[in-house]
Amino acid sequence: MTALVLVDIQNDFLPGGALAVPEGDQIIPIVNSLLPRFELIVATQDWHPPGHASFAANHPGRKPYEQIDLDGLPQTLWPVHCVQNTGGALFAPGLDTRRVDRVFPKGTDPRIDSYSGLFDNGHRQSTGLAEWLRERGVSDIDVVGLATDYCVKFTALDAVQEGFRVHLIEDACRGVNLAPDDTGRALDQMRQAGVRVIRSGSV
Ligand code: VGL
Ligand code: ZN
Repeated sequence: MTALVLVDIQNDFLPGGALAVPEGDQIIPIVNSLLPRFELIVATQDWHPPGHASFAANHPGRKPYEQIDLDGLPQTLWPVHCVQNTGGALFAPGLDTRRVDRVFPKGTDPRIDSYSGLFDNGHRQSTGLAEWLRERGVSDIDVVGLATDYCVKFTALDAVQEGFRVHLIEDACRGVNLAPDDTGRALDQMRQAGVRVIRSGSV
């Protein structure tokens, strides 16, 4: 059984959003066209409290995109984004969410970030996603969403580590690219870890 995992397809990651991913909106028609092909679909939702430690605004004197040490983990500081119960945290209006079976919020602990949809960045707490999929007999997952070089990458890597066969649908993802070609590097890193990088036409 294969499940489709939609990673953070939320307003703040679309052009015009607080943490806009270039061309992030271009994945939406592709994702919508994939939905009918899956029996089980889950979505992750970046869902931060206003005081979240990943926000530069919560570190006096710091600016977005600077790196800090946060309780022993490297942390990129981000603009305030995906705050719980705000419009920016909503799923993209064009995304057909009716076929999503379950939403897994992440990044809810104010003290630690959570790029992966499975675990926080310190691998301290599970979101329950891997267990939920396993209980339903899922062996394979196809991953789409935003952003390729952050939440998509860490979701795919954690899923491999949890024993799932993982396919990344490259054209249904886009990256932030803080450094040029971060997306290309993320794809290489995922391939190295055993993720199969495919295109939507071959799903
Ligand atoms: C993400 C940075 C901060 C993502 C989430 O969804 O890739 N990136 N929060
Ligand atoms: Zn976030």
